[in-house]
Amino acid sequence: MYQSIAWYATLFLVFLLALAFAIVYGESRKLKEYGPIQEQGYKIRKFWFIGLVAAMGFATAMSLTRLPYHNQHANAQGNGKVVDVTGLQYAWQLSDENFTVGEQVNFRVTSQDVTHGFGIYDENLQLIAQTQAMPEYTNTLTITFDKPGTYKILCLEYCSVGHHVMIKEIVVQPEGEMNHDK
Ligand SMILES: [Cu+2]
Repeated sequence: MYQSIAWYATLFLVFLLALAFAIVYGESRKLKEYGPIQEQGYKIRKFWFIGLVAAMGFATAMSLTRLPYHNQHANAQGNGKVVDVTGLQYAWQLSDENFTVGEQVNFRVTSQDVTHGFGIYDENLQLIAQTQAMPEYTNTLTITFDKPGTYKILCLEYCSVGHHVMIKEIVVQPEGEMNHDK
């Protein structure tokens, strides 16, 4: 719901901006106090302007389809297991806490109250993946753990006084641990 409000607000503001440009452009055509050299300059400028708009439009169209949000559903329905994650003041709830190296995990991340940041840190406290945990919205974060160990989930967005205690440890087991070959 909030997503669509933001979307329509953006469309409206873009429309206002376009209207302002159109008005300024229309007014500028009325001025005739410049000589023929300047007229020529304006023609060149118009050519560059249209070229620039076309180039930017093309770049936008090409890059929009590559946004990660576009593939969220594809990821969630693909390989690997799905783990539902809920952020709340002040904890992380995971529907499944068993992880293994090499297994694809699709975290479906949401929030029960305010916006949190879902960040996964490895044993060296390096951030390996993150997404926002938003109320009434689910972000899918797909990762494959490549080494075993104790990882930490920290909140990356200040969510009030208990923000710093939103830490959850998860253990990633080595691949084929059952074999005990060594
Ligand atoms: Cu927080």
